[in-house]
Amino acid sequence: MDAETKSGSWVGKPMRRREDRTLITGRGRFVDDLGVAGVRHLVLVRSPHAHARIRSLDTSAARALPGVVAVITAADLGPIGPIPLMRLVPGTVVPDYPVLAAGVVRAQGIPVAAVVADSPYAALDAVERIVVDYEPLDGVADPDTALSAGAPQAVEVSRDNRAMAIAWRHGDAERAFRDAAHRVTVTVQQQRLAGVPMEPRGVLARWDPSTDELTVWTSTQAPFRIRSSLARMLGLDEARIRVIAPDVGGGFGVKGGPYREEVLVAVLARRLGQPVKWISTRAEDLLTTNHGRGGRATGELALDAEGHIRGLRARIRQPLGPTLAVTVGGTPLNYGRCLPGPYLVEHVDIESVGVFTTTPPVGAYRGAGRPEAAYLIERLVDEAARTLKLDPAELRRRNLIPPERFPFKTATGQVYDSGDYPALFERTLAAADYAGLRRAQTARRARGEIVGVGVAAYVEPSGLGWESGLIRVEATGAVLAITGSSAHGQGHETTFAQIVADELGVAPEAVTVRHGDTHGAPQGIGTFGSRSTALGGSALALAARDVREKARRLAASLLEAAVDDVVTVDGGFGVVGAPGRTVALARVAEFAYRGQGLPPGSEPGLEATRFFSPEGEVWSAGAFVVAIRIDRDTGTVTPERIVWIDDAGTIINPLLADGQLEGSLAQGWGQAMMEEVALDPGGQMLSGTLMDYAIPRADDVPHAEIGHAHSPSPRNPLGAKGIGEAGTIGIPPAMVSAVVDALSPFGVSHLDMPLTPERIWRALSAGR
Ligand code: MCN
Repeated sequence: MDAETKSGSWVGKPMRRREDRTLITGRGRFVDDLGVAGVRHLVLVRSPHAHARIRSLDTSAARALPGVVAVITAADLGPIGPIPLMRLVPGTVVPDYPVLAAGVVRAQGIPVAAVVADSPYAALDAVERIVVDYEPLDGVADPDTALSAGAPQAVEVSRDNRAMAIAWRHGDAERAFRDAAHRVTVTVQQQRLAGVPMEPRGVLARWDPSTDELTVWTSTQAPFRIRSSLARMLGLDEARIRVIAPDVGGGFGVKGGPYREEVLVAVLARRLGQPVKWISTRAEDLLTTNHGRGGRATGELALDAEGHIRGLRARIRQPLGPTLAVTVGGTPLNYGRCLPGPYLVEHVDIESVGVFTTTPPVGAYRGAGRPEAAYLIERLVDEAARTLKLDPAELRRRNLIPPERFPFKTATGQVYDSGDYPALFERTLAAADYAGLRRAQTARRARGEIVGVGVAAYVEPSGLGWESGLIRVEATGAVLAITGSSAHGQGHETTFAQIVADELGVAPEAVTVRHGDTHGAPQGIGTFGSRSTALGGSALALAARDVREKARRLAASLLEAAVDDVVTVDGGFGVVGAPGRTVALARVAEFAYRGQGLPPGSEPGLEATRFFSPEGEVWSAGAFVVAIRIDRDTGTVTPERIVWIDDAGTIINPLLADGQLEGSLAQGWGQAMMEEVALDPGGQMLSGTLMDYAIPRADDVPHAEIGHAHSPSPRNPLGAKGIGEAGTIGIPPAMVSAVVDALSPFGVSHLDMPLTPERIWRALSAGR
C-alpha cells in the first residue's frame, strides 16, 4: 500500500470506519430489524413461467384463510402511474411495467397477486391457496435470437424486440479497415450475473392518516429517487413522503430502484391504513433483482504494420428483460462509449442495441457497461498481439494515450480529465517483473507446465451528474454534514468526516455525517457509478468552505481584527501574527445564532448547502499483470501473482480505498472464475439458489499486490476520482488474458467466462 495523498491533515489518513463498531457488534439496523407496531406482511405470488398467458386466477380460498388482511390482483390495484425511466438513450421503446401482471407474464418471477397477512406464515399459506392457470408461451433469452426473424415477441410494443440503439461513428472506420495491414475480430459473451448483496431487498411502509404522510424504509442506494418515483406514481405530495435507507447490506448497483415491491408496499400501507413489510427471500432476490452483464458483442480492430490501432468497430447486443429498469440505458451506453479504453483510436463505428427478452430484468451492476467495454477492447488487443506476433504488453505500450494529450477527447466523444497511462502501465509491468515472468514462463513450459501471463489496462469513468451537501454548525459548535449520496458499505460517514474536518479545521470525530434519509436533507441523487467521493465529497467540501468563510467573518468581528488577517487554526480562528488571539468555532457559532451584534450585512445562522455539478466526469485508470498456472488433469487455475495499480486521483482514505479495490476484485473474480446465471432458451432460470449460483467465498479470492498512482482530477475541488468498480473492470480481462496465454500452445485464442475448470479442461482436451 503506497497510497499517498494531498496535504490536508485528515484527508489521506487511513482511518478505520466509524460505521464498523455498530455493524460488527450486530447492532446494525436493516429493514427487517425495524419494529413498527401492527405491521402486516406482504408475500407475492410469482409466475413460474418465463412467458405465459394467465387463463384464470382464483384467490377465493386464500381470502378465506385466517390472518389474511388482503389479497390483491392487478384488477384490485387500479391505475398506478408508470415507473419513471431515465431516457439515457433517445428513442427508447418503453413497454408497460405492470406492478402486478395481468393477461400475460413476460418473465419468471413477475408477481401476479399480492397477499397481506398478520404474519409471514399466514401470508405464505394463503399464497399456496391461490390457483393460477397459465398457458405457457414461447420465450426468448438470447439477444441474437430475440433480434432474429420469427423470434417470440417479448413485449407488445416492439415487434422486433429492439428496445434501444445508440451508435458512435467518428472518422472513417471503413477506410481504416480497408487500408489496415492487420484486422482482428473477436466475439465475446458476458455471462449474466446476480449482484447477491448480503441483505436481499426489503421494504417497510407506514401511512399516517392524521398527517397524510408516508414513511418508507427501504434497502436502496437512491432514497431520493424512490421518493420522487413514489410521489409521481401514486400522485402524492413529495414533501409528505419520507424515504429512509437504514443500514443497507450491500447494493452493488442492483439496489437502484424503484422496484415493484417498493411501490406495492407503499400503495398497500396507504390503502389498508396499516404498516406493511416485504422482505425478499434469497431465491426471490436471485430471480427478481436486476441481473447484470449478459451482453454479446463482436469487435474488430484495424492495425497498421507496426501494431498501431487505426480503427475499431463493434456490434453490441444487450439483453434487457421485458421491462426497463430506471437506469437501464446505462449499460449499453457505457459499453459503447468506453470501448476505446486507454488507447488512441481515431476511427470508430460502434453500435449498441438493447434487446427485449423474456428473462429477469438486466440493469446496472457494479461497473454497468464499463467492465464489458474493457473486456472487449482488451480481448481485441490480445488477439491483435497474437496476430502480429508481438508481446501483448508491447502492443499496449504502442497504443496508450500519452500524458501530453490530456485532457483527451476520445473518438466516442468522452473527455478524459487527467492521467499518465504509459507511466502507470510501465510501473505495473516493473512491479510484476514482467520480463522475468515471461522468462520463467518459457523455462516452465519447457518442463511441461501450463503457465500464462495476462495483462490488462482499463479506464473507469465516474462522477456523472451532481450531488448535494449541507453543512451546519449548530449553536453549540457541533458540526452536522448531510450528504445526498447514500452509503451502503462504502464508509461515507468516515470519509466525509475527514473531508469536512479538513475544511473546517476540526477533528473528524467532531463531524456527524448523515445520509440515506430524505427528511431534512437537500435533494440528492444517491450512491452508484462510483460518484460519491468526487461529487458528494466535493459538495460537502464546498459547503464547508462557505461555512468557514462566514465563520471567519464573524470571528473577525469577535476578534476585532480585519477579515483578511483572520485564518483557520485548530478548532477555530486566529489572527495572523498574534498567536494568542484565537476564538473557538463553538464561540463563533454561539455568536452566529445569538443573532445580535452581528457585523452589518450578516444573517444569523451558520450553515450552507451546495449542489456540486462539475463540467464532466472523472476518469480513473489502472493496469493489471497476472501470472497463473493450470492443472493439466483438472483444468483448475491457480493465480500465482496479481499485480495491480489503480489511479483514482486524490485518495481520501487509503484504507477504505483499498477495501474498495479488494471488494471489487472479489466481484470481478467471481465473474472471471465462477459466477453465471444460467437460463434456458426461453428464459427460465436454471440457477435459482446459491447451491447453483457460485459466488466466491473469502478463501476463493486471491491476494493482489495493490499499488496506487495519483493523477488528481481538475474537475472537482478534492482532485478525487471514483474507485468503487475498478476490480470488476480490470480483473476479468486480465484473467482471461492469462488463461488464454497459458492455453495458446493448445490452439486456444479465446475463452468466455467463467473460467471454470471444466471449460478449461475441455479446451485443453480439444487442443491436445
Ligand atoms: N475513496 C477514497 N478516495 C477516492 C475514492 C474513493 O478514499 N478518491 C473511498 C471512500 O472511502 C469512499 C469509497 O472509497 O467512501 C467509495 O468511493 P467512490 O469510488 O466514490 O464510490 P461510491 O461511494 O459512490 O460507491 C459506489 C461504488 C459502486 S458503483 C458499487 S456498485 C459498490 C461500491 O461502491 N457497491 C458496494 N462499493 C461497495 N462497497 C460495499 N461494501 N457494498 C456495496 O454494495
